[in-house]
Amino acid sequence: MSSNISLSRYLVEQQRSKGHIPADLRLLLEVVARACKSISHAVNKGALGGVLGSAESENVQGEVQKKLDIIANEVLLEANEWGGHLAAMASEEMDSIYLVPNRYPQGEYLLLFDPLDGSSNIDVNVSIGTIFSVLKKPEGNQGVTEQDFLQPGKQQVAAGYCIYGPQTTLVLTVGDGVAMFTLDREQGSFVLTQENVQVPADTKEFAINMSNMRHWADPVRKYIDECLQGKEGPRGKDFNMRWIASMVADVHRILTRGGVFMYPWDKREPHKAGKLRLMYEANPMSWLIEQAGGAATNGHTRILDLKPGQLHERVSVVLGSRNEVERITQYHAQI
Ligand code: AHM
Ligand code: MG
Repeated sequence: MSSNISLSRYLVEQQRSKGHIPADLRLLLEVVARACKSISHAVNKGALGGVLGSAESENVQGEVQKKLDIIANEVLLEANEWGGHLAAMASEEMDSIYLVPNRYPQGEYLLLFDPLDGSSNIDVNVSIGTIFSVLKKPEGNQGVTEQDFLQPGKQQVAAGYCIYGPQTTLVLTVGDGVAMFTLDREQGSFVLTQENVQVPADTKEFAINMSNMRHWADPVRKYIDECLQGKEGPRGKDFNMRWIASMVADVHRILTRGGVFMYPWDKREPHKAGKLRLMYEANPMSWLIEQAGGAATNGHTRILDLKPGQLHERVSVVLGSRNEVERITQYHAQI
């Protein structure tokens, strides 16, 4: 189902008639979308563009960077630094925050991103994506420090992702529900293809990396055990499993047909954090899921209420269909 509503028009309407976003934020989102178009182009070219494979570097978390991780990071920095709407940026791929250079005007927003999520899928032609989150710079501060970024997810003013799959689709919330825009390559613009996205409250589908089962904590084990018992078990229904290993693709499926996604803390980690990053992955995805009627917790607490202690903080993630997330959260309280 296509419409004649472009992303630009949607954003103008959000600004003018709905009053949800100021002009600066509209511009910022336009620029992020433009950067995503350019990343989509590089992803599409793949081997033809010489962009596959690893670079000879590691990121701040000690992960080997792929060439496309670096390209996507640079595209986002370059596109966003000169427009005058941003004060600073932070990326999963950079050690510390990136201040907008002095030669450009300074804006009042902070942009955070995972430039290319699902890195292990880059070279195998499976869906990957860009995840982004926008915060407002705290008022009254001169300059920007890392501290200014450490706001709970509920303070986001915009969040979304762009999935590079069979189609390139930008999924966005500015606090007025979730809208999806498909890239029309002939016109070069994102076109509204779904509005008011809703995640069903119940599901028969879960997503988790089962190879970590032996390391899981008891509440996670109990939940998955019960799902695996199917009709004969306490849940009285058969469950299906999907794991794409790209959070963007797993979340996109959940926004489309429901399901529950888990990347829990496990016993290998002493500090009870999971693999995923709170500020670049969990916060934006949790807000999208909540805006679509779903829920997101770390097993105990609503993710959007967590106050980050540091930029690259990791967190356990349970998100998706509301009734399943509530059940898993209850198991954490009981066991
Ligand atoms: P990345 O940001 O380095 O790509 O890592 C995050 C990704 C998520 O997209 C995905 O849910 C998860 O890592 C998959 O991890 P695993 O390979 O352990 O299943
Ligand atoms: Mg990631």
